[in-house]
Amino acid sequence: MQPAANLNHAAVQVEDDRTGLTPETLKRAFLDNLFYIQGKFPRLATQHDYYMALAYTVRDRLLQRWISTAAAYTEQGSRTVAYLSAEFLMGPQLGHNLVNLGIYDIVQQAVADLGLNLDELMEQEAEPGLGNGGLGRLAACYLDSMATLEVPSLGYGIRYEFGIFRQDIRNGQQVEVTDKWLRLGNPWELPRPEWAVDVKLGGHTEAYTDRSGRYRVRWIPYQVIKGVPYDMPIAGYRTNTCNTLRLWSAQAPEAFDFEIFNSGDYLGAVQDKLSSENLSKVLYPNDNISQGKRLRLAQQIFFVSCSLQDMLRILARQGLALSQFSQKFVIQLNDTHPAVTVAELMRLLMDEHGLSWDAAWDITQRSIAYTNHTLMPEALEKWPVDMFGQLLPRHLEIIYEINHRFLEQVRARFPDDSDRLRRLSLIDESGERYVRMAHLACVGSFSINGVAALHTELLKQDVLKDFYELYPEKFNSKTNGVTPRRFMVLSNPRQTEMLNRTIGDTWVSRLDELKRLEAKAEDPSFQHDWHMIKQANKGDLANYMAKQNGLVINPESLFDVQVKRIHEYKRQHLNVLHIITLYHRLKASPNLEVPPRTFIFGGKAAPGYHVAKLMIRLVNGVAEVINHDPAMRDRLKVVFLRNFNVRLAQRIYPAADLSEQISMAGKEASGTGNMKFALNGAVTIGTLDGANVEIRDEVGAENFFLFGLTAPEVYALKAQGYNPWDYYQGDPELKQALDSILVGTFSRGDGEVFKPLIDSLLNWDPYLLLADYQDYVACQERVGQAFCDRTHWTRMSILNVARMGLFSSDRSIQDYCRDVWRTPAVPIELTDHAQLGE
Ligand code: CBF
Repeated sequence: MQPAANLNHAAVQVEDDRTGLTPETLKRAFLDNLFYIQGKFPRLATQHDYYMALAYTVRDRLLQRWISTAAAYTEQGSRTVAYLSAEFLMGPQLGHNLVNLGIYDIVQQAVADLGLNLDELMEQEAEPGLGNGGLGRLAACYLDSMATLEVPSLGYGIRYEFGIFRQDIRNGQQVEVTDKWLRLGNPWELPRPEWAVDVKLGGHTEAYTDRSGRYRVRWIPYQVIKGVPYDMPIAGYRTNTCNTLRLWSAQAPEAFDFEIFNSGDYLGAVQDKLSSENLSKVLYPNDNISQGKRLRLAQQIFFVSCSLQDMLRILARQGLALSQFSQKFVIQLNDTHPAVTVAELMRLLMDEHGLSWDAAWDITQRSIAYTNHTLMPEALEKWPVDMFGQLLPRHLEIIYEINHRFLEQVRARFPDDSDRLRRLSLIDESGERYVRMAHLACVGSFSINGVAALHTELLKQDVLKDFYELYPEKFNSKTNGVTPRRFMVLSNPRQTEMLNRTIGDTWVSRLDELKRLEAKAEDPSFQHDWHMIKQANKGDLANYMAKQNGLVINPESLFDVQVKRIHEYKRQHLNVLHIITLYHRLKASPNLEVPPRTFIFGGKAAPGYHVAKLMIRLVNGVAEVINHDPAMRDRLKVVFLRNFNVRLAQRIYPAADLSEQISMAGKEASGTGNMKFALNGAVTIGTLDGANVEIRDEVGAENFFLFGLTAPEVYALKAQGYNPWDYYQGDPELKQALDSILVGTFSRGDGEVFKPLIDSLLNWDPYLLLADYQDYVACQERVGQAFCDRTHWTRMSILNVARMGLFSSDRSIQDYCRDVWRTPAVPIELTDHAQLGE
């Protein structure tokens, strides 16, 4: 629909209070928002009201960019990346928007003039924790980079009412608390109910013949759910581009079902409404594990269908034909969570828009690209065929047809290879029948990528080997990256200021310019300043730990940090074995020369992952013993920081000396924490896993502490028959560490608590902790020695930062644009509101 003619030419007045950037206008706007939006005057206002007033003030300053961007994309019909992800771990928005708009300092000043403190206001923001870990955070970094690089993009996901749970620690154990992040309102979203769409679930299908005599299928659903979009602005760094993250919220199609209501079943009608809304209620809190729950599949089809219908609406709005879909959109699947896109796009094109199979398949395959993020077998999604068919009967039919045609092609290329057919099939028929989502994604897309060089190699050789043999041209590698805006400019202002002073500030959007720091690595006065910055950051974190954990931490000690999801493959318990060993050594030889160390942990365990929860309990048990031992004062401390999230991460990375990246080789797809630590001047101790390999190549082997078996060695050891018991018997220190856990030293004498954990290590040890233990402990000795030589350590730290250019998410996005998306940049000119209707 075109706007009414009189509106077309109406001049929308842009008031200075909505856009102006002088301290005076900002203050006026702030007070205005406090009054007119929050309905408060200063004496009655809470800190949260002030935060909201400020957030609206900043949002106003985004709106002109946002609207100009939408107008330009609409006018130009720009090719757009649709980034589909079940998770977007955005983190707090206020500070990040201030950085990207380039108004941090001026707003800080305006707020201070009003007698308020910007840091305190930023603390008021509820974090949108709509993700579990690396995968969701990567999606958020990529949105930032796409906007910064002026790449037209739409992020599509779910507006979970409850994000990732808040983690409390009670008696050393994880307790999960609901995350009610929307409780006090979200100033960063605009609901767009006018673009709501319906999503069908359940029911059955019927074949019929249409007027032109063509065989067609109609789906009669059991339930229809309404998806309402909520838009969040994604501002680029110092560009006019402001893209959109569109999150779908589930609602009943009508607030009440009036038929049921009128027949007197009021509660039944309300029940239906509640069950519909359940769909976007909560994020599944599993990282790298798929639980196969029906509601999760319903969430997937819900946001996929909403997003595809939205794309088709945009296509029509821009006057483009269906055949132009793949020119207008490239759909990036962030792992297999949105893989049902393949079947849903086919269904929409054929059943709702009348295209033939061949035409629909051509569009589908040309539009979709798939990123794999994991090598963990338990994370590869597969759905029982029965469950899938009950919820998505039409999709199952389409998947069967895709499979039939696909296997015909395979058969033609590899005659008499029934084993290959069985392995490649979209349906796993080895026992109970399952739909394999990774297979669906591989067949339905034109590009398949891993997220680090080693990961992509392992996909080709192992997890997706048959697909690689079939479609080598589809495979490519895109090493992950992180945004320097959030993970340096916002979170580490001291280092940012020093970098700006030394090499200018263009590195923020061209991270490889950090290379120029190399020239300073030997400069004693530069080293001194660098060291002082790290000390100041460590001082801040020490204060935080004093408040949170009631511990006195020595900021001169080596801050040895492992923060990430808790998972056996990430091996936090290997780190603990080293701590216990060091403890035993110090008890036996009090004069041992080792630098004082503070071991810092943080991370959430999936609520149903018993062993991971035990690992948290073990860290806290060891902390209790060591922190209370007077002989360890000033020598060792162990801290578990509760509720690791984006905000806390921003405090931790700048203060770390040592970054623990110790997963068993061949298990971590990439890692991105490893990049954030190194960018903030921490030196890594790590295995040759994921992106560690590339980080080490970049920073230089001499600036990286390497230990452990390589991926081929892991396979070889397992193939030859690994027996953890041999290592236990053969290494007295390892035996002592494990025995001390078993007898209850770290569980107040209770020998039962950690038994499942130790039994698993001694009898199975799937992640080879015992095999890697000795090398790890030896490597940690080298770390200790290196840290004692401050000049040497500082030099390593500087060189790590200087050589991190490759790991900017800007570089990753440029790679995707060049090799996969083929999306040219669209620079945005700020449109005068008066011209927007024209
Ligand atoms: O690619 C982003 C990240 O994704 C994961 O977190 C995931 O959930 N699959 C991987 O575990 C990380 O290695 C990876 O960096």
